[in-house]
Amino acid sequence: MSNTFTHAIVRRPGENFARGLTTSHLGRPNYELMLRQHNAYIRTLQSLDLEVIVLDPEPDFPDAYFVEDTAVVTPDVAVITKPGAKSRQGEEETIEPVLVRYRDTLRIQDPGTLDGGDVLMVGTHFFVGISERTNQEGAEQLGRILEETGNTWAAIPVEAGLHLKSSVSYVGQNTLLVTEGFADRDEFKGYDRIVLDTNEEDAANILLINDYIIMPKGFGGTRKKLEILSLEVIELDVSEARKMDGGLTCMSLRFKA
Ligand code: CIR
Repeated sequence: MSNTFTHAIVRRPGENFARGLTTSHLGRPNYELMLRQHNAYIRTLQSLDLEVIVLDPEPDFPDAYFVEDTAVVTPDVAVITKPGAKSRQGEEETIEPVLVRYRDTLRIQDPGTLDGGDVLMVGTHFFVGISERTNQEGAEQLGRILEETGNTWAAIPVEAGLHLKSSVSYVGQNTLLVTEGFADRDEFKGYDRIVLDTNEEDAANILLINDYIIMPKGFGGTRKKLEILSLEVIELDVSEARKMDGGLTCMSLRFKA
């Protein structure tokens, strides 16, 4: 099953984290609170029996704790990405030495760009968002690797939000949690869809780990909608990451070792 994980890689946010890229208007982020929320995130993953590898902050890369964007880890291979934002290019260099312990690694090459936040794994099928960060060339390079390792994939234009996974999550049981804008996309026709209320679209990015759903705190309507799945739901406060355009999936790379 694609959402059975044993390991996660995370990176602690640095004191410089507020200098990262953001478009949000949720206010000024607080470092102490960010660290507390990040610790709670680590503890939650550990409570689900994941071994969590915690990396140190990267002084030159304020967004580097959003480790998800630096690699796509499938059951067969780890693809080291080429982040689409100039200020983030280079973050991937410190992830590769960690991932080589668990997988053969391949790399997205210039002129391809790809952020892991644009890659949604649903079993052996992958949706790859073409976004401000991921270009067609990057998506096709990843696609070729996925096909060579027995997977299928589809490109999806991301017309709203930073990444594909800012708007779509897989919640198991052949079901996607989607914003209204993505709900009727042809690519998603074969799946049941739980459509977010427009005032709760910030809850689109959730984590499915070993039959638990981890969702952001404060979205009661979405929590109710997810009850249909009869999964344990854990709420985490990620207010500070949200101020930096991040969410739950962004702060870890999850895989089965
Ligand atoms: C960025 O703009 O790149 C970061 N501030 C946020 C990245 C969030 N990552 C993700 O959704 N996978």
